[in-house]
Amino acid sequence: MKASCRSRVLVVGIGLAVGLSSVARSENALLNPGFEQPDGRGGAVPDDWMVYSAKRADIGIAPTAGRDGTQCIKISCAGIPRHFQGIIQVVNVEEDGRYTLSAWVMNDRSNPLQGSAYGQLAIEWKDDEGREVARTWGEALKPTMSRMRWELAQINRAQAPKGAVAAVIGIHLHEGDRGGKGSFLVDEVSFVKE
Ligand SMILES: [Ca+2]
Repeated sequence: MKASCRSRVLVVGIGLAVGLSSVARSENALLNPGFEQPDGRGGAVPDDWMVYSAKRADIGIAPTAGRDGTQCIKISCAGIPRHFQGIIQVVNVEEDGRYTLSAWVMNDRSNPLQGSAYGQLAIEWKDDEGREVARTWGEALKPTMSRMRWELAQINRAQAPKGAVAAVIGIHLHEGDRGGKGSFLVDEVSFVKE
């Protein structure tokens, strides 16, 4: 699959570039989890995160729309059938450990998701050579998600599989067979060891 190959390449680069943050019990392992850096630069890729896409990434900071602090990110459709994109960060994990990934999400009030598009949380478990061991997906965040209030999306107590030493934490937008329109917002992503 093009997606997994592409993200695998990116993952190696991230690990070398910034080092891997480790997960202490009950502490959020993610850096810049609320997308407050860089400050005030609408559309910028948030610090400590990386975006990928099949063709065109449209993911960046929304400076005044945050649930916590002032900023969040907005992920917008490219309008291309079967297109996908996402924003990722890599952390260390311990095999057999249980981890919860959560994020606050809300549909974009002025330009909500439409068509076959949906957002999704994911954890890609990686071995010590950067190979994907397994992938845990969250529920689809459909165009029916609220435009009025933030909702918590979660993957609860996912168990790191045998051989997993790292996890690629991702928030993805799939446009589906018909392609999508619109955007959704994400803030306060958390990845904790239970
Ligand atoms: Ca924030």
